[in-house]
Amino acid sequence: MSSVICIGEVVIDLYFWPTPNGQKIPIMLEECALEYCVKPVNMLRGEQFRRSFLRINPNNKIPAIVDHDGPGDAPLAVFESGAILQYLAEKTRRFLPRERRARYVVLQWLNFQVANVGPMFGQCGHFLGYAPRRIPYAIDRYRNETLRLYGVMDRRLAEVPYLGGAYSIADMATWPWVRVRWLHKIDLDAFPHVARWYRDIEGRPAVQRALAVLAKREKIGSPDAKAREALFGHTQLKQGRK
Ligand SMILES: N[C@@H](CCC(=O)N[C@@H](CS)C(=O)NCC(=O)O)C(=O)O
Repeated sequence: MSSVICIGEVVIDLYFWPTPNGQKIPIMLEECALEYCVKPVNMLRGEQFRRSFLRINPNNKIPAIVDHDGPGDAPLAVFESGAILQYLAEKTRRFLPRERRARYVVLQWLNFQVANVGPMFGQCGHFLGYAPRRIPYAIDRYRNETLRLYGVMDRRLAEVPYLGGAYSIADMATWPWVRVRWLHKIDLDAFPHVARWYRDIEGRPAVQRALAVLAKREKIGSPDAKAREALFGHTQLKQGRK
């Protein structure tokens, strides 16, 4: 949290770094025209381990929010991108249908992202772009799983315009991960329905405004020694110990 960037009157603090998981939240905030204050958490320099941030997310990961206008007129801190998206959708009554059948279609694709796309694409990117040495078994395992998940999305998007039917928090969660597909060595020509969906969402002004947040700090892959220590080193095991 080296600096604070506020847009409009502050209601929501966004603890953020420009990564696919992080970018999901400014997309939703911009789509809903909510006012927010960006609090950078430079995870490449270990700022996720600061006590003040661990009180908001004990799991030392961005994104997280504090809504100063939370339920019961009290501030509420929320971590985990899926929970944040659902919270904001319920707060604004946007991008998550209220009718239960449609709602669970969106929630299942949101959970598909957080339980499958995020972890598998993440490991694929780790072994292709972050690991200090090439481990073919790990690369094959996670890249094959990434390709399989692209197939699932392509078949779904052949039937409906967006993952949840209409544009929703499920798309906002998934789109930033497809944006960094170069890291996973994915060719979108092999997934034409994902390609159509990707371009459609890319053209949304709110998405472009969200991508501009801390854009100059965006750095995917090729970590330096300090970033490697902060993200994958002993600091990860030391934090939280008495
Ligand atoms: N399941 C979490 C994943 C969040 C996550 O992995 N965040 C990464 C950046 S993309 C992070 O903060 N890493 C820092 C660390 O692990 O210390 C979510 O969806 O919010």
